[in-house]
Amino acid sequence: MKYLITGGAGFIGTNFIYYMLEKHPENEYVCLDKLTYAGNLANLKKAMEYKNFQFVKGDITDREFVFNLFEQEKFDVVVNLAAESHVDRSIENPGPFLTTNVLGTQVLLDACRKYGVVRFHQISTDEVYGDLPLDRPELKFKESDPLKPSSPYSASKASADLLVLAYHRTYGLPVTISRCSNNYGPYQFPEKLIPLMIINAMNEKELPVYGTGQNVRDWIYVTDHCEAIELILEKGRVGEVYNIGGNCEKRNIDVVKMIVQKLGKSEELIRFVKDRPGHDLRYAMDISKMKEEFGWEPKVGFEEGIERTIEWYKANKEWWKEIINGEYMEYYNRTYGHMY
Ligand code: NAD
Ligand code: TDX
Repeated sequence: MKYLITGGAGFIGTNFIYYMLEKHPENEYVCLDKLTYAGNLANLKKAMEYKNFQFVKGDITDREFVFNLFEQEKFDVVVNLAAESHVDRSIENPGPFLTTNVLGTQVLLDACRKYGVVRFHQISTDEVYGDLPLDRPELKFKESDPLKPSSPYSASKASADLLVLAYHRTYGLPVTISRCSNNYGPYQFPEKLIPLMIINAMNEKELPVYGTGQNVRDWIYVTDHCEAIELILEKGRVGEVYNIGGNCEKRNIDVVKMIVQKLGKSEELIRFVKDRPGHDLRYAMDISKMKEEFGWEPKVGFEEGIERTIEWYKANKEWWKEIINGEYMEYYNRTYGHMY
């Protein structure tokens, strides 16, 4: 089978490519990525050594380019991870989120219709459901819940989900969607909570916690997400949505304190800063469908996952030093400069 993996030079895409190269060497893989600020070709250096892997630089919104690629390569399976993915950037400037996440998805769906695939899989997020209150721990998101996104990012992801489902209903396209909670692990861009806190703490820099740090996220180690996607591609029913989560709800402040403690730093580095506008309070996933249909459950506990992640950032200082020397610092100063 020939796979197209879009957004494969980003965090989850990179992990997914290595996971699949290892688990399914029988397939061919093409990664299509625009290499935005979040995409890093260096992530795929080892993948380039595989004969069954190929990297193509390109934009999923470029219809002519995407159609030519489909015509040439004749993909069997498309896994769409390409997206603008950071909530704070979507609040600053929603435009690129709508362009890539909605219109880019439409281009891929149209190419799948024209050239035919056995599966189009859309990587989506728990954020499409909106948020849950902090004082109702029994509530969790189910696949059948209405979509109620809060940020321009999550609104763009929800729009893409609706479009994917419409292409199934209207054109019979064989689609699946997975909605996953917060991932963490190697190769995550340090604008996101966990790598940002690890790198700042290692550098003895302040640790900016939004609001009071009570917001809750459900954390999943990235390889558990990769395994869930693999199962959906193998056994998922077309037209279906699957929730993926880590069974691991944590308050932000507790995550930050754990990182500080594991790195042997002082909690005095923690600063409570201005809250994110529209900040979702709590995400929690009901993952019983994944368990019932495939027997899937997350395997990596938070303590182990955080330790592995910290080790990776310690061992790969060159990787993140390159990043924090570039556009990142401008973004950092724009975002955090006025918050203290
Ligand atoms: P990321 O920002 O690290 O990577 C996104 C990748 O997409 C980058 O390599 C970027 O260059 C590429 N890209 C962006 N626009 C593109 C375009 N127009 N054409 C081609 N490539 C383009 O994101 P991530 O955290 O790896 O997330 C991957 C996917 O998973 C996204 O769809 C995101 O919404 C979803 N998701 C992420 C999480 C999470 O916790 N990180 C959780 C649930 C779902
Ligand atoms: O500096 C920070 N301080 C802080 O308190 C940052 C960057 C974040 N936070 C808080 C905001 C959130 O409550 O930490 C929590 C996690 O924030 P992010 O890492 O930005 O993730 P989140 O907004 O939850 O969205 C993530 O999970 C779902 C991904 O970025 C999305 O791509 C995914 O869809």
